[in-house]
Amino acid sequence: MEGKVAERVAIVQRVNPGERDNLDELRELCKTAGYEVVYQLKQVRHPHPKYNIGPGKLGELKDAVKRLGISKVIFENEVKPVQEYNLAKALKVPVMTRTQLILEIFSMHAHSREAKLQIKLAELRYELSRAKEKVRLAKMGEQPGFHGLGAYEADVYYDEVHRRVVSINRKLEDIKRHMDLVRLERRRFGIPLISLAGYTNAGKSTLFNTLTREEVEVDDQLFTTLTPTTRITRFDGKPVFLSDTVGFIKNLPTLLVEAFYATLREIALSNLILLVADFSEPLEQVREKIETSLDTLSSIGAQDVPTLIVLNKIDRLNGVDLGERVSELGLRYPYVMISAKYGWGLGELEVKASEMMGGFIKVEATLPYGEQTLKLLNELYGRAKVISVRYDEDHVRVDAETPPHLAEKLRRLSTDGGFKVVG
Ligand SMILES: Nc1nc2c(ncn2[C@@H]2O[C@H](COP(=O)(O)OP(=O)(O)OP(=O)(O)O)[C@@H](O)[C@H]2O)c(=O)[nH]1
Ligand SMILES: [Mg+2]
Repeated sequence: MEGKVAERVAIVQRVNPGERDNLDELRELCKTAGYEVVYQLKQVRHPHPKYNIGPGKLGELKDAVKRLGISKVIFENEVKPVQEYNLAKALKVPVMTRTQLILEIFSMHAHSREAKLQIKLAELRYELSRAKEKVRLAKMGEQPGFHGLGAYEADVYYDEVHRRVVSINRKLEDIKRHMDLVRLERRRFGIPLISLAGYTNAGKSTLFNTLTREEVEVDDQLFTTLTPTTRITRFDGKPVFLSDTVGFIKNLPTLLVEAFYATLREIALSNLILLVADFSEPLEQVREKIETSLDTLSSIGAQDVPTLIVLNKIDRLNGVDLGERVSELGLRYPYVMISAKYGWGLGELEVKASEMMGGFIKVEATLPYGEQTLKLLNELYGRAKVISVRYDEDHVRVDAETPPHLAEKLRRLSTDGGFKVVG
């Protein structure tokens, strides 16, 4: 964003007594969206009906807006439309919620048609959820010209938003059907699917690139990846499909989870999930982000998929006793510790992952020489882990770990008594 002066914003959160604030993350989100945070305000109180924050704090905020040349105020809280209206009127600058901020970032990062539609859908749904109240306000005449709406226009507006939601849903259905086909096609290969999941910025794309030698975009920003990418690679010699996808965040707006359901659904259908976490952050944060990720996985129906926790960025933990740190974390899942950036610990990651993903059978087969054997060997090299091939005088001896359908082909082609399942 060269030459562009960042818009100056204030961030605000009202927390109930005893509740922790989330302003650090909100600040990161602002940075990702290209805003400069010049003022922050936190208030502990129950919501005020008119402004969400109290009138006293509103006064302070108003002063800051004037004094610091702030052009937008961003709330961590989900302020109601009427509160948004009252706040904007008092502050004389627009007010935005965390949900809208996340939607803005998603929309900046959406490159594929699918991601664009998904975000549009989430935006419209958000609009729709608030439209009812806006329409109500407009009809009551309580706020003439609220968002430029009279009572008649309000109805038209509501119908229009609704109509667009229906139309986008239809387009997304088409994409979903297409993805189902792709998935079926993939399943025909009999190769397991491994999905990378985890909090945004944990290093999923970096790990994906290291494991596949790809060049998916990596950035120290939130929500860099929105469209899933799948590549075939090998784990401990066994071919797998590896998939990189959108990251999670605390209070990921439900509408985004819904809009991205087709994308996230892939994770639930995989044979193994690698749940990536930034282990270099303070432990409490690591724990919270893993919990959030596990909750999100449950909400998309992936709670029963085997999950390996990948504690990433250990290169930043120079001189730290990793064993001690990990026991302090107290994980209830299998884990590995790695640095995706420097490629540390990937051997162990591959071995553990390949144990957990299942789907391969270890066999020994003795095959006759001939065209069919050559064809099958070719297939094995592509879709199985070939441990050894020995060319004897009369036969070919193969040791391999293979998907079941290839094991079956081996069994059929083997000489009498020349086939054995070893593990
Ligand atoms: N030091 C260190 N930095 C890392 C490591 N892995 C990733 N990073 C950095 O962490 C940041 C985020 O990495 P990404 O791979 O984009 O993270 P992501 O999980 O794909 O993030 P989103 O797509 O935004 O959800 C980048 O600045 C990476 O360079 C690591 O092992 N060590
Ligand atoms: Mg990414």
